[in-house]
Amino acid sequence: MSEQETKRELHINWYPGHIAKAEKQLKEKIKLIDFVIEVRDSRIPFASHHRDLKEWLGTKEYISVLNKSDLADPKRTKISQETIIKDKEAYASFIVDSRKNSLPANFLRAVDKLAAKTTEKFKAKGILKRPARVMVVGYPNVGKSTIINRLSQTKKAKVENRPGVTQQQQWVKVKSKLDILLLDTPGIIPQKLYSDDQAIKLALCNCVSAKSFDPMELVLSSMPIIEKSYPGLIRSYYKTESEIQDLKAEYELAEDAGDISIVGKSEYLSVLIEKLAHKKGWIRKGTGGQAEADMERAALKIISDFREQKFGKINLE
Ligand SMILES: Nc1nc2c(ncn2[C@@H]2O[C@H](COP(=O)(O)OP(=O)(O)OP(=O)(O)O)[C@@H](O)[C@H]2O)c(=O)[nH]1
Ligand SMILES: [Mg+2]
Repeated sequence: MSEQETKRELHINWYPGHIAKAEKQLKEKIKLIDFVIEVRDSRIPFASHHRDLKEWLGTKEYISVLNKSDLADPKRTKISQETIIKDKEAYASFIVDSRKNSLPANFLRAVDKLAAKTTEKFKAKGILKRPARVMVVGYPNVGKSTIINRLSQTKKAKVENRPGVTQQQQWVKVKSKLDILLLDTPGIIPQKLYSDDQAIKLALCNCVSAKSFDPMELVLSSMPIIEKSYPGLIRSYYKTESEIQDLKAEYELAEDAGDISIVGKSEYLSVLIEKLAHKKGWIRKGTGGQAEADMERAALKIISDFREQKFGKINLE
């Protein structure tokens, strides 16, 4: 199978009206803020980066946080962090697991340093009580509000595991240092995504609403990406050795055909998932009363297996 045959499309509709409003409000606030904390998902550090951010900020600095590091492949996350540092767009970049009570000391030091720079600048102008205003931005569901709560040691920002929880901007004071004000913002996504792959990665990592894509379409488009980066992973997690052999026989594929030649082609992958569904008991009653594979249930299960790290700590880039 040639590279071109690999299905890589996902049709998503993420309600641009709502996102457009969030982006407009964010841009309006930039003049009021001193610097930004940009939150990315460590599993998709580039697909969860908004490429217009630097242009919107002008000379204002941003600290880039690779969050949800506990879910990610540590080696690949480190390489991504090094790339971000090398790019020199961000002031600094940190790998963070914000579920932990304490954030990394070097990240806190960087926030303090930029905040101190701001307050000193105002002091020099004779303005003594001007707090540093820090905006936290990023794609939906990457952990912006969680980081606000950790930094402020409060629970003021609403946190839930679905995209679109924060709908309004909200200022939160940092309790221990009264000279910092944090601004929580709703998640943003570019009006036009950069590539089909980006849509797939965002959907798989729960950064776009589940209502905006078809689960089976997501499975068929994302499994080839995973298989390419982590060969044999799908076979080994779902123990599909015999199903793959059966499929090869049915379709008269070469004995030594690699897994990617099956997982990478939608037609074969859907047959493999159907076989898997029968094996796992993901079945429903068909119109004639016979048991048939419940493909939607299978797709939702595979997506949740990825999100719950059943395949291991995987980065998609
Ligand atoms: N495993 C893990 N989960 C995290 C981490 N940070 C946040 N979460 C979880 O991710 C989900 C989303 O977190 P939020 O802080 O609401 O994300 P957000 O970016 O504010 O989301 P929106 O407001 O919807 O854009 C919640 O279930 C958090 O508990 C992390 O570092 N690791
Ligand atoms: Mg939020």
